[in-house]
Amino acid sequence: MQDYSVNQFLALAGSPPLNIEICDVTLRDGEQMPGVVFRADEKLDIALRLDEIGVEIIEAGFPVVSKAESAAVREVCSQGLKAKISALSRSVKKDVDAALDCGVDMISVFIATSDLHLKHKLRMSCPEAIKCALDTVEYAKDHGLIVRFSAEDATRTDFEILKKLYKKAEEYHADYVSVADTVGIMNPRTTYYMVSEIRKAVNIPICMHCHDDLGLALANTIAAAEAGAKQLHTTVNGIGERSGNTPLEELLLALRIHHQIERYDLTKLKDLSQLVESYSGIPIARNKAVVGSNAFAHESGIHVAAVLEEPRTYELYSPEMVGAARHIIIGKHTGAKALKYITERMGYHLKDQEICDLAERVKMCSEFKRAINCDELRKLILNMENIDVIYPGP
Ligand code: HCA
Repeated sequence: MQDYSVNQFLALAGSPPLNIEICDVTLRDGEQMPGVVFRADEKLDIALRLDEIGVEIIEAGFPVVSKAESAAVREVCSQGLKAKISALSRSVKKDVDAALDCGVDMISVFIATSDLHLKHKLRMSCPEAIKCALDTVEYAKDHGLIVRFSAEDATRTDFEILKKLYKKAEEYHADYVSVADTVGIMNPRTTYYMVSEIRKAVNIPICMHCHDDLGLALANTIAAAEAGAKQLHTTVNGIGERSGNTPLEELLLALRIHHQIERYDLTKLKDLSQLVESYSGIPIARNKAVVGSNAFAHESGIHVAAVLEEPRTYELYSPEMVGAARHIIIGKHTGAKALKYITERMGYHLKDQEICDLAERVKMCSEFKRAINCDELRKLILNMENIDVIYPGP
């Protein structure tokens, strides 16, 4: 394990010990991403892997949505996983019944609390919404569930009303209160402030559910944890409504590197990410942190030479740590050292001058907008004496 204490700023700024748990919502909010549907066997496969990684809570779905959805949640519940299994529920009893019928351990009872949502979506007054929420929390508790009460659009809700509602939820024996940053309006500073103030208002754990509309979901989740939020919500690859949610893989790496939280098995992240990419049909951006195909890819001659000597020069953490592999890319910026390394691995032992010639040819070929692959490189090597340059297509 790499020693990150070399980062002077961690030492100077401090990294408070965090008391957190992860609730992964890939199977629920992730599936709410337009166009994504997981089959029951796919949900199960993802849940098993989340469990292996050590995620504490898996939100397996929204049982009232359909028979197939409740069957899938039931199947996940029947596996005896270490993780607690949770389900989403509106603030209505029939949703709680549907979740109970699946055998979940936990339930996320939510209701929108912002004026915008109350007026344009629920068409309810605030007291009516509060009554529905509290009745449902009470009903779920009476049926033995661990209850998260979540205020949807909490971050655009009048803060005094919100704190009173959380306090009421606590009085109705909710086990957690949840801040849903439903449209991703927050930043790390506002999140830190909000969670700190809620902590003063209630004595039960706080959950943070972030959306990435400003690209701040990860930063906000960490800010919430630093302010004392316990349950942090994630999805694999950050899939979810609109711009998605906090990516599990990025949060776990930040927790490992900045907060020395070592209990999650990071080596399974790359496989899980690829699995979710294939099941969801949502491609992972190449430059995505942790799991993108470029996360450990190097092309520039300067970088490759340094990485071959000591990977930490350009890799914050090793590819092995997250179950990925390093790739040396051959292209316009490739240098002699990288070419020597690659050609030797391909079984060629070229002299220094041949490597320089090859480097020239590689540059000419790859001016056409993309890296060249090993087959193309092999052709270049085999034709070293009298070569017709192969121009890769677009
Ligand atoms: C939604 C609801 C929710 C609930 C979050 C939570 C949100 O919009 O589908 O469980 O805390 O983002 O508000 O996902």
